[in-house]
Amino acid sequence: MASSSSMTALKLNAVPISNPNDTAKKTETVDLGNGSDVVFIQRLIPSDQSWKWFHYLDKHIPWTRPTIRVFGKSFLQPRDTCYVATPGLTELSYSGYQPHAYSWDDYPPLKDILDAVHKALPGSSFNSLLLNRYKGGNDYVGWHADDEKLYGPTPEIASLSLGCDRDFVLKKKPSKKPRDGNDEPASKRLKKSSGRDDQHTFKLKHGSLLVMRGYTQRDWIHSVPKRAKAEATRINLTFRRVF
Ligand SMILES: O=C(O)CCC(=O)C(=O)O
Ligand SMILES: [Mn+2]
Repeated sequence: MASSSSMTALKLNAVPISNPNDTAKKTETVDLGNGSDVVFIQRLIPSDQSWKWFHYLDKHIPWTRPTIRVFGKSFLQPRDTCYVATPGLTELSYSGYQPHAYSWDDYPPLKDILDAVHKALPGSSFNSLLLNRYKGGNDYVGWHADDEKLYGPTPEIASLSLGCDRDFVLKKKPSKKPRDGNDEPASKRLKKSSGRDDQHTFKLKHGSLLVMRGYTQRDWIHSVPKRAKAEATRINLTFRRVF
């Protein structure tokens, strides 16, 4: 039989070595209904590491502000962007713009960031990344869904935020007009679908990770609205899997 001292050692070894705060990373899951959900980890990356990545990306990423087409009109995209993807994937194209795909090897810290995101989301496997840089509260992303075909019917999109806090708003798409001759005006249908459960706002802080899953891109739209008080720069990385 084991001596009491080795029993003690056994017991000590059985205690998990990980910091208990690691498991208390304040993960919130919001069930949006009908197979859509959002997972929000408020403090995934510690602040000092997040600032290191922020400064590296701010300085080294070849940011561009492309001209895009929305509803037949040309606009300067209201934020800087850059695209990174594993070679050989279907090319991304949105709003009449096809970004050049840089490689993960071009900016090695991106691989460390990808590892940290994969570690937080076991079973996920992202192979592309769209980066955004908001240079102040006038920069924004308008209402949209990331429903491009290359992401498949139920894309998982993991969004890491660095720098200035910004609001991220999710809003349910208005339900389609029924085909059974019900000709209720669209304004009425919109009003009906603007209840409390049809809109959610998340404060995306430095080092936070927000993940959209299931049918979120089919049934919901999202935006990062202009915010007069958000004066500082924010960098956002959205990881996606191209099929
Ligand atoms: O900046 C964000 O948090 C969201 C960006 C976004 O929705 C996108 O790039 O598709
Ligand atoms: Mn998006």
